[in-house]
Amino acid sequence: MSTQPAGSAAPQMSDESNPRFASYGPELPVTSPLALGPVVSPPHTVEGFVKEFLHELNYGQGVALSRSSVNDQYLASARAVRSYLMAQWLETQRRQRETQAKSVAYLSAEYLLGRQFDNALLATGLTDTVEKGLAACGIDIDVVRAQEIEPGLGNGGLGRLAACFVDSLASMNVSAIGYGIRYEFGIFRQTFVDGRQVEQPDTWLDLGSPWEVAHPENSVQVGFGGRTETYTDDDGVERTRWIPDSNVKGIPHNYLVPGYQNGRVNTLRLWSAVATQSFDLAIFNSGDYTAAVRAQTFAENISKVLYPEDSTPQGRELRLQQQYFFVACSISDFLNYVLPADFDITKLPERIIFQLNDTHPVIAIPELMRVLVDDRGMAWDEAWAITQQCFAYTCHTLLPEALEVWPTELLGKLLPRHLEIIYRINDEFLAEVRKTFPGDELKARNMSIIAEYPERSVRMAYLATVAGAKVNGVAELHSQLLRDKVLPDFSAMWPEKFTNVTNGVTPRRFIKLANPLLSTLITDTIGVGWLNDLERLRELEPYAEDPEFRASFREVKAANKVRLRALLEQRDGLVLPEDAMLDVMVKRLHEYKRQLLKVLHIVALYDLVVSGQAKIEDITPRTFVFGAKAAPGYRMAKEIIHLINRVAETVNNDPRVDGRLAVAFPPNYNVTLAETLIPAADLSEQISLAGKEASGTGNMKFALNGALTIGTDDGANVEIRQLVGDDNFFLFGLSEPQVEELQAKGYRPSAFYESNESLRRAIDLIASGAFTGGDREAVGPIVGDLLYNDRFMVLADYQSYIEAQERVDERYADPDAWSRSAILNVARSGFFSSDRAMTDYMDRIWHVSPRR
Ligand code: 26W
Repeated sequence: MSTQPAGSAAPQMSDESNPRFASYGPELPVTSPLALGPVVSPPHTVEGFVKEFLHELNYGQGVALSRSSVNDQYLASARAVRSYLMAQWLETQRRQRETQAKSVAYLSAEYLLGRQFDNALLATGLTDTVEKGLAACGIDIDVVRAQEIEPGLGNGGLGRLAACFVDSLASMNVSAIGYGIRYEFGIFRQTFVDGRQVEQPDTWLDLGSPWEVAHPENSVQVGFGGRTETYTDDDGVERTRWIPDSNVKGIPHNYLVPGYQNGRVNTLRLWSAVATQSFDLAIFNSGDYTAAVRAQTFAENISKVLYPEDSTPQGRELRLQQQYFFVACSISDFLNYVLPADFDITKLPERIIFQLNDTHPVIAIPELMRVLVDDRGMAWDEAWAITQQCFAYTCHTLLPEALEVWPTELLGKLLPRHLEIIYRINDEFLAEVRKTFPGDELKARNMSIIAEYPERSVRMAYLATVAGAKVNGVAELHSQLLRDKVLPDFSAMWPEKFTNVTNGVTPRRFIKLANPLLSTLITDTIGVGWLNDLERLRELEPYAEDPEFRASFREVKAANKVRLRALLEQRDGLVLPEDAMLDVMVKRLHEYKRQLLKVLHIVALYDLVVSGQAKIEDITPRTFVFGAKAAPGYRMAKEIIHLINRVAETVNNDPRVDGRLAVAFPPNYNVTLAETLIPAADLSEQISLAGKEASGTGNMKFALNGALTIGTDDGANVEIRQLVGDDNFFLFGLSEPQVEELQAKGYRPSAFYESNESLRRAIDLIASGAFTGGDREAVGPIVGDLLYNDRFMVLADYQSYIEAQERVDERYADPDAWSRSAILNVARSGFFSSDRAMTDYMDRIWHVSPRR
């Protein structure tokens, strides 16, 4: 620990200089536990960093610089950078203990964080210092950067959103804590073998994990199974207690969440599970050694692996164990450790709001009831009144199969007391329903938290809606459909409960870090300060008419494409053609997202060329890039991946195409790849069937980086189009009401096949085995599904999509027109900052405000 005297270290300004950055420095009034004076950051100088770095290398890693591996250098750099955040972190907590301000606890089973190193450098303003310091040690910072394996503790949009939100909360100086699970294996690493997806374990912890601080001494014990019993307490009151038959211990791992150059460092607390000693001992003493080892395995399994399903819950016991494990740890941590010992628990709603990120943490509701009623002896009604003010629920889906339900048999076996509590909540709720809708027994059955068919189970979304103070969707259209289609009876009963907060993304990671050239161009044009006030991008609007600015903007895009080419060549051995439109579709592989529509477009273009209907010179050169993981058990999604790879192979190797059309599918799309891919994109594919994509957040990242969107009126696309303007967005496809209408009158995909020649030729070409070496069976399931089922109306939207793509080509042929639109996309997308989303949550749901 450095004890540099106050004022000796002038903080370095980053290029995004921010006056609040001056609050950094060694003069922080945090008292060291050893009473050696204030805890201070190392000096923000090259020498200061080098000293810290060498200290970590020599004493932390135990190696000399001359003998150090890249991994040593990465770990030491990371720990050195982390040490700059520690004083701020301690100070943030001290201030919070002092003010006892109302906090937000974000409960999320997933956090798709992305790499930490650059983000920490940006937050501390140390980028240049560290680069120079490492260079002085003969180390290339880019080599160190590349050593970090991103913590992939999420599947897709929902997990990445949680990561953006914690970034924004810290950057906006909001008192907040994120709670989640420290999975030992995050989202699988995707590889392709013969074009098919093969999953590899994500061993992200193997080479060390320098960003976390574990606190085993603050571990929390969580029970599972067993039974409940009633007893009469000393005051003669009848009470219930839960006697679990097994326990696991949750160990908190703190991740520092630095605000953007504002001196705040919030906490992300991720729990890992280990066996409890007491439990082990009991079994050991009984002489059953193997049972004791089994108990150990049971415990450690809980935080072992992230479930890779991002829409169809498997209803697995382990998943419910994970959910209960992390929320029980988090509630206990908050009540017993974060809150002061003398806290008046009846004041809980003044001090905390738990935001439920989808239904995954909803078991927290009966858990808080259990703690208040059983452990703290509170009367049911009072506990319920408190609980109802402490939770709010965000829904992230519209697909019926993605709404979690837990069979009561499973839930009752694992959490018997919680099931009793849920039943009582439901009884009282249904009494209220019957009062509101007298005589309407059907209504009561429809709204019941307990479903009876196909098996008796708990509808977690209903439980969250009944208990939550607020329920929100994640884009305007989604929130409307949530009210009208998913929870209509609830919105009729409690209209004021429902609200919308359109998603957002953090501009720190997705503009500043991902696109440094664009960031510099923006700062050179409108000055500093836009990174935490993203509506200021509006000031770029007039420059869309400035030929010089447009030229600079194009240069940035071109340089980003060069950077992407280099990365894909080095990462995957993929060599992209130069000077082509970059047409990108990156997101989880799911039928509703309609990667198949994109495939049909590519195949149709290919067909035009090889059938001689079009001259190759008349085709706009395009490189199509896909990135997508399929859930390992999702057969159709995996077939689609295979087809994309086969089409890529065929198109890329056909001399008639002459490289003017190319398809690249780099495996293992993740946050790190996104950061290079998105800034290089010209065209953003957001082509889900209207009414299926809750929001999308990739769509926002592309628009902010100056890609134009081709998209349906779905999710946040609707708002993107409204903001950037119809002229700067390529809209196509059925609207949500039109989808409903077509569904109602009976959708026949074959009718579209029969009446559209280009579509028919494209499907026939796939069906003929042209892309699968003559193998028709390999494409049978896809072709069959398209022609006879096509749940997501790919065929119905085909013609409209092709026509929109023709408009894309036309616009692209005029570079000035294209860049004008691209610049306007950037200038008008400031709304999609997650800072704005946080403001909306604070105003509409949390009723908290930023500090100072
Ligand atoms: C296996 C159970 C399950 C069910 C749903 C796991 C995960 C989910 C998530 C809700 C899937 C998800 O990530 N949803 C996405 O959330 C994003 C953030 O709000 C939205 O932008 C996406 O549209 C939505 O699909």
